[in-house]
Amino acid sequence: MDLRQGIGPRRPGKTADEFQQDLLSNLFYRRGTTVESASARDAYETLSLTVRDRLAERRSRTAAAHFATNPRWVYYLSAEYLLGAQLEQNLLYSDTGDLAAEAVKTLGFSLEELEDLDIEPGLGNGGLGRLAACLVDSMATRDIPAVGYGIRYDFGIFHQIITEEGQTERPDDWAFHGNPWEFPAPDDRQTVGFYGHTEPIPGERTRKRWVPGEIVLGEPSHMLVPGYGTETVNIVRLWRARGSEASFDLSRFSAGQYAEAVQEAVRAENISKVLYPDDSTELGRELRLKQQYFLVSCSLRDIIRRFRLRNEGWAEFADKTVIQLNDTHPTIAIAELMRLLVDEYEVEWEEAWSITRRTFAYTCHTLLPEALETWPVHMFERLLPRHLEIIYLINMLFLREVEARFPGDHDRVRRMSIIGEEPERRVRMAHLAVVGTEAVNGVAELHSKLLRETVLNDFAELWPAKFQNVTNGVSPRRFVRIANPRLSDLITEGLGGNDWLGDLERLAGLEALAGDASFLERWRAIKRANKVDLAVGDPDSLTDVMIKRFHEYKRQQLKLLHVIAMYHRIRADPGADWVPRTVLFAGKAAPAYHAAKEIIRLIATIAARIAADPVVSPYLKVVFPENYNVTLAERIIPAADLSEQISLAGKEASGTGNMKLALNGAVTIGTLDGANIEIRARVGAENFFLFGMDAYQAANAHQQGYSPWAYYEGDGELRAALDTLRAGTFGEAGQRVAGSLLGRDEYLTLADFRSYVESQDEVDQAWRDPQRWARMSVLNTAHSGFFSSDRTVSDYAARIWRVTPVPVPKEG
Ligand code: T68
Repeated sequence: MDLRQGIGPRRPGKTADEFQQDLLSNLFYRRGTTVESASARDAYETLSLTVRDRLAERRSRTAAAHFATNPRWVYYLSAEYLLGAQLEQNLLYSDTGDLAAEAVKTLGFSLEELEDLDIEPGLGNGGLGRLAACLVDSMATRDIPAVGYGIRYDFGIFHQIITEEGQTERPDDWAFHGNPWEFPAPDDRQTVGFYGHTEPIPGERTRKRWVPGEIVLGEPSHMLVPGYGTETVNIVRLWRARGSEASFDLSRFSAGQYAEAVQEAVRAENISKVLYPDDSTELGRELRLKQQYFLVSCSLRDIIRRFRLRNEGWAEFADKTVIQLNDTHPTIAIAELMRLLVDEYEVEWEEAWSITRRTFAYTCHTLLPEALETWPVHMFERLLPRHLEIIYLINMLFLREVEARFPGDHDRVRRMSIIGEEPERRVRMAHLAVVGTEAVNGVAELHSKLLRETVLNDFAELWPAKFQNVTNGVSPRRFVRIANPRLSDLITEGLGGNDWLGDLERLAGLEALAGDASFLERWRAIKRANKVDLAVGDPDSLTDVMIKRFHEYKRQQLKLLHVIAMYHRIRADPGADWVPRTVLFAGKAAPAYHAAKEIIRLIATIAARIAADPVVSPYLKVVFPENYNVTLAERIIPAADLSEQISLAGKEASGTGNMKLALNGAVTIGTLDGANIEIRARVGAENFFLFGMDAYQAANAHQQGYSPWAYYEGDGELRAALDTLRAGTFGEAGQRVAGSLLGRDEYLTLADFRSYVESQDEVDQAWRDPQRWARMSVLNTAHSGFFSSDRTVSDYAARIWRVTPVPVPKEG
């Protein structure tokens, strides 16, 4: 009998008194200060610990339930997590908001001022990183035993500053004051090798010995991920790179060579120093590959360690383990698991390959060919020599299979190879990801279809059953309840309870209220109050928002052409009855993505020009709140009337901002792209402003001799907008943007302009009838229940992971 069984710490209490007591104990004994001298930050840290303790208690019960069940575990591997601020969410998920609000008063602070001090770990770029955060939330909510693995970057996504010159970047030292939500776990540290060479092992066919040339330590810490309305608390485990003890050179330090003394340690620590603001910079690409392998190597060893705590041998590994690859960034895991099994654990190649393929699944998040990761073979060979050998062997066996299925089709073999030959030899990570996994999914219906028909077509022909769709979703807790408390309360009242937060399809019940004038009136009043809070423009104006990363395919430039057209119209007829609009842009551009930064600069110029124009400014205002992040999104989304989802069809894999906005009652103007199609199908064509060509028309346009000049010539309003830009009225940035649009116009902005403007005119028409608009808004919310990440996770669980929930028993 295990003598430790049933032994546990004193449980945190549930009453206001107990909460208060715990808060004070934490202030004295963990923070080491007193009520009299406590600063706001002392109070914030102490409150966070007090809330964290409540989750930690649930965590211990979760771990016990999981280990007792020995289920199939989901391991989510992602280079990015955009978790958002932690305090408010953890108060909600531990149901301690009211206790906390009371208790902190005794320290002399309000809950709101402490929430303002909360950290936001910005460990991601955009949609992909935020999706990872929504999925871990929903895995816990759906009681799925899971661990999210990632990198604990010292510096997250850069802090953006907007001036009239456009975007500048400042480092984001997100944990500068410490991170009260984090548990270090130094005992679970791992050792990771890089570089070096491989050696044959006498008498062995496939096994090799890898002798790395550099060793780095990976030190984990974890943050708690509670489920909503359930007992489960999962974790996200983040790895931070460190030099080994030997990496500090004492003799050099003693000789006064301070920089040299720490250079090895600095080199090691650089691996987790900074999040890549996407991979458009050539600089430091090797460091990025190093990050990927670092994440993978630490995580796989941790996964194996956990497996071996409960199981013997390897026969059951794939039955107990599923590893979801969030895009190709962690795909080297396929070669690493093969290496660990074959070289270190002496499993036969065939068995190891069967285990590996049954363990992994791959989610693709793009269709842009330039976003499909490849690595130069020479870089791989230097950094990960053994992995390259393994990839060659995987490729050889795979291409044999292709040849057997399609005899003589050499072109197909060349296209499908994991190694591309032209213009230089490169490892194609997406091909490795498809070959080494059991399931491949896209993130919206159209995206999954286009993957099968275009970029991964050869693979879909070889293995049709492998390809699936799992449409993205978002957390209704964070993006409705926390972001929009007023609307949440009204929904709860309208539906007669708050069950919708855990079962979002219940929002459909709001349809019955969409004809109720007093309900619509309250709905409108809430939108208005949210606009007052956001405080960027007249709350009675139509708040038209485009919030997302800056990328030419997303077409912020199309929105700008519309703004310029409105500007011209108003100037031409200032006395007309214009619908006042506040056009809000927010988002970051990769620091090295010059064309995207020009668009930001142009927005800043136009915003200033319009603000200074007494004729136009009563009707049109352009704003650009800086440093878009999860916290800012939570403020903007509840205030939005119109959601701009205007990417060129076939380019946006899914979008998730589109879902958040629809859920908060913004009406979408959008193309037939990504999840817009599914949103429109659900909310109804009459509650969605559609424009533009479809993905098939868009795909053929350039081939069919697309000429932006033809659109310029044929559309007076478009011509006037472009001429204004070309004339330099809005500065050099405007001239450059116009030059790009009239040069190649890669993303067919001009072709969609007329249809977009007509659709915007319909938006104005609809807005003029407040009842009609409010009804559209309610129906958007009512029919967006499908877009909960809880549903997304259930789809993964049923069709890809084949896991069942493991409920965690309640206390005592
Ligand atoms: C996004 N991708 C898709 N990538 O663009 C979006 N890329 O349509 C989709 O909704 C979302 O993923 C979730 O599926 C990204 O956000 C990146 O951030 C990224 C980061 C590094 C390298 C490449």
